[in-house]
Amino acid sequence: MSFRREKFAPEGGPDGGDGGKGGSIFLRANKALNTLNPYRSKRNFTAERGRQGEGGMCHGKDGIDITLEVPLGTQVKDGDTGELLAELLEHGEQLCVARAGRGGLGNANFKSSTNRTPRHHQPGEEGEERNLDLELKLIADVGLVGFPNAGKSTLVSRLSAARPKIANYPFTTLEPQLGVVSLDRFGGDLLDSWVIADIPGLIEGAAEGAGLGIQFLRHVERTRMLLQLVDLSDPMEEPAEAIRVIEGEVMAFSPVLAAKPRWLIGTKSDALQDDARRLAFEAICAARKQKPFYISGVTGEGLKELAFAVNAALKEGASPATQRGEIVEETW
Ligand SMILES: Nc1nc2c(ncn2[C@@H]2O[C@H](COP(=O)(O)OP(=O)(O)OP(=O)(O)O)[C@@H](O)[C@H]2O)c(=O)[nH]1
Ligand SMILES: [Mg+2]
Repeated sequence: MSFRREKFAPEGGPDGGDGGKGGSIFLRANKALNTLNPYRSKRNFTAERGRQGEGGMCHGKDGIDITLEVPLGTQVKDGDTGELLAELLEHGEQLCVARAGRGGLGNANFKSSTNRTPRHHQPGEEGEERNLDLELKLIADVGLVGFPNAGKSTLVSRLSAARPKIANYPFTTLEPQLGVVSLDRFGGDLLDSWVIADIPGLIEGAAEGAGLGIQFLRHVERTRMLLQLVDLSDPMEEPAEAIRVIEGEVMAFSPVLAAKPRWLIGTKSDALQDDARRLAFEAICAARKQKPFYISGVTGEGLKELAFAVNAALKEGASPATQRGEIVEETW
C-alpha cells in the first residue's frame, strides 16, 4: 500500500504497485544425462521469491524459474502419495513440478470513483511445495555376450554397484541384470556413465535351444554396442573358436544385433597359463583392427581403461536410445 505524496501533489492518490510472481520449478529431460546422481547430494530446491511491489506504481520483479535436468526415462512420482505424475522420455520434454504463486495486487488496483484512497491490497499467493520421488528406468547401452563362466557377471560387479551372482559353474546368471557404470568410480566425471546389461552365457547350438537358448539376447537387442568376453585362462578353450561360436549364435539370433559394434575383451588376465592364448587373441584383434582389451576381476587390470573407452565410444556414436526402459534401477 502506498500513496503518492509530493510537494505539488499532496493528494496524489494510491500508487502501490503489484508484487511479482514467484519462480516455478521445472524438470526437463536431457539426453546427455544418464543418472540421477546429482540429486543424491542436493535434494531441496527453492525457486526465487517474487519481489514486493513498491510505491510509484513499481511492479515487483518476478522470481526466476529453476529448471532441473534429468535423464531420459525419469519417472516422476508424488513423494507423499506415490502417484505417477509423468515419465520424461523425449529430449527437452518439460514438466512443471511446483507452480509459482502469483504476486499480490497493490492498492493502486483498488481505486474507484467511490473509493479514491483504497487501503486495501491483496497479499501474494503461496507457491507450491512438493515432495517428489525420481526414478530412472534404465536402457542398457552395452550388452555382454560370451560363454558361461567367461566372467560377465564379475565384470558387471567390478564396474557398477550391481551385485549379480558369480560362481564357478556355467549358467550362474539366469536373468538379465543391469548396472550403471559411473566413471566417477574411476576418478572420472560424476555425470559420465553408461548402462551395462549382464545376460546368461551362450553355448554352441544355443540358437537350437542348447543351454538357455538365445531368447534372452532380446534384452541386449536395443543396446548400442556389445562386449564379447573371451576367457583367456581356460586351457580347454581356443580364443578363435570361442569367438567364432559366440558370433555364430548372435548372428543366428539377429543379423542386426551382430552388426552392432562389438569389442573383444580378454578376461581373467591374472590367470593366463601361457602366452599362446594371449598371442592368438591379439592376432584376431589385430586382424579386425581392434585394440585388444585385457581385464581382470581379481587385480582390476583394464577396468578403468575399458570404462573410459566405452564411454568415449558411446559419446561419439549413435544417439542414446529414447525408448521406454525396462528395469527400475535407481530410486532417490
Ligand atoms: N582368476 C579370475 N577369475 C575370474 C575372473 N573373472 C571371473 N572369474 C571367475 O570365473 C567364474 C565365473 O565368473 P562369472 O562372472 O560368474 O561368469 P559369467 O560369465 O557371469 O558366467 P554365467 O553367468 O554362468 O554365464 C567365477 O568363479 C569367477 O570368480 C578374473 O578376472 N580372474
Ligand atoms: Mg553370470
